[in-house]
Amino acid sequence: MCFRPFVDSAPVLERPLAVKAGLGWTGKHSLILNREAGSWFFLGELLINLPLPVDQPAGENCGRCVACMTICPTGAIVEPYTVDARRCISYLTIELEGAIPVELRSLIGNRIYGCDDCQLICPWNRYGQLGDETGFSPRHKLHAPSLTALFRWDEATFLSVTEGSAIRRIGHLRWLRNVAVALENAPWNENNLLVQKSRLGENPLLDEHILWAIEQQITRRSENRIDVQHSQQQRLVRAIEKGLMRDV
Ligand code: B12
Ligand code: SF4
Ligand code: SF4
Repeated sequence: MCFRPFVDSAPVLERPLAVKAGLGWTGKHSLILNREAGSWFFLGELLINLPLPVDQPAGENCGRCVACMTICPTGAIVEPYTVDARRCISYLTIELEGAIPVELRSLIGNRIYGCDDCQLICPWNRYGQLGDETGFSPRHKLHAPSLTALFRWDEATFLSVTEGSAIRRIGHLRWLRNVAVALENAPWNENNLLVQKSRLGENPLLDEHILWAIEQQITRRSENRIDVQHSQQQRLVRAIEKGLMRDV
């Protein structure tokens, strides 16, 4: 028998395969949902050369719900089942190599690596259970750290803390770029400004984000600006408190 395993590691259309295999249905956020597990799982495949019986696809269970579409901070779910990756925070913070488009920066909030809002709000995720795979457990140094502490990390610290984690893949520069955007969106704080200025001159891409962030911070201080995402965030927090596992 020949076989080859994949988990997000090759150009395989994993979601349509999962639907055909009866693992779940495609949610309006475009991820695969299962009645018991919600969408909190990765997809993996084993390609083999054995003829196997074909499974029955699972039925669609989103109904009239559109919670994932309305909670998305950047409006990336442009229509049911369609994500405009160019607007998705997951793409912007993980895959995009260059500058984050200015018009999307304030919408990113304090998300520095990926985003799960469309999954957090999904009612089906109330039923998901925590797995026992230790690789998915929160890491001490990455669990609720301050943004200023993260921004101070040198490359060696970044590489050692993220060893064995998918976060390592984005590299130190993109990491700092993302944290700079999150600092831009933080409430006004003199210390934020000093920490950001301390990294000026290291890299032109980073400089552009830092200078933008400083400008935004100063405007925020002078205008005493209210966070436009406030009510949306509160809605998400309420939804999480209502039913999801504490660790999520
Ligand atoms: C590119 C990609 C992204 C992009 C684009 C995502 C998107 N929704 O388009 C970005 C970087 C934004 C992204 C983000 C995320 N991703 Co991603 N991503 C992928 C990846 C590598 C490829 C998907 C892809 O574009 N394939 C190519 C296109 C052509 O395929 P497709 O979109 O599935 O479309 C086909 C069919 O679905 C069908 N189709 C599509 N639309 C429609 C509509 C109708 C009506 C019909 C009939 C058919 C149909 O036709 C298409 C062509 O055959 C997959 C892994 C993989 N190899 O599949 C993971 C994958 C989809 N991602 C995953 C995850 C976990 C995420 C994030 C949650 C990560 C995070 N926390 O930040 C976010 C969620 C964002 C979201 N709401 O989708 C998981 C999803 C697990 C699950 N339970 O479904 C996957 C499967 C990886 C894995 N192995 O676990 N991702
Ligand atoms: S991962 Fe975040 S930005 Fe991307 S579609 Fe979901 S809610 Fe929107
Ligand atoms: S939030 Fe609602 S529409 Fe979106 S995937 Fe979940 S059930 Fe479907």
